[in-house]
Amino acid sequence: MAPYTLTYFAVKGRCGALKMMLADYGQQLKENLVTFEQWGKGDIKASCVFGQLPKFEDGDLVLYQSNAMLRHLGRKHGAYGKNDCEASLIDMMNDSVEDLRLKYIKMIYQEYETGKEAFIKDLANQLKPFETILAKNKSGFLVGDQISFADYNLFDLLLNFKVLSSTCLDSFPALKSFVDKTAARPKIKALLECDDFKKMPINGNGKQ
Ligand code: 6SG
Repeated sequence: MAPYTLTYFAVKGRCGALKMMLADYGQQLKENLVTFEQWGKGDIKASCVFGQLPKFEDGDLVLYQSNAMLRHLGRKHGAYGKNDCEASLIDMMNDSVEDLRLKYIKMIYQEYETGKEAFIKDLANQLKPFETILAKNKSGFLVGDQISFADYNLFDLLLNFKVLSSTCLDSFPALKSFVDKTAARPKIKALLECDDFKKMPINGNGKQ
């Protein structure tokens, strides 16, 4: 039996990083896909603590909030730094990835037609800090010398950005190398090449 269960819409959305993390750790994931029609009826929403998906179950533990899920898996599978200071730095990195993801989601869902070009234009400014951090840290990870949940989260978001603008990493060698190296991790590579994963749209409104 898969130890982990994810209930979510049939999109990569907020769960791409979680799936990559579990794949990389060789963990099974049972997926309960919720259609927008089922969601629209309201009873699933009413059952969710904050009225939203994703929902993640690890045995009796039920979690909402995608970043809490990443942290939980980070703690369990050794992707949350080697000590408290590294853990705090990883939190800081992940919060910045979340800030950028929220800007992306706002553009996708609220202003795709009017805001896409401006978003792409400003993307270099948004990516620069991550480039600087990765260029400084010779390990190739955001913090310390081992992969953390924040790395998976950044990687997932950068894949979305490459779909949005195929050239967006061209002037960022450290980010480009980070993406290439993460994508080449054997189990991540297998997930990225898996049909079920590939055919899932990135976002719920079909924009990307
Ligand atoms: C949306 O926002 O797919 N959850 C979403 N939407 C449904 O009624 N902070 C937490 C976290 O990190 C954010 C959760 C997130 O976990 S995910 C949710 O539950 C709601 O609020 C992105 C996604 N959106 C597509 C979607 C499906 C149903 C409502 C939104 C399709 C698009 C609009 C209507 C149908 Fe739609």
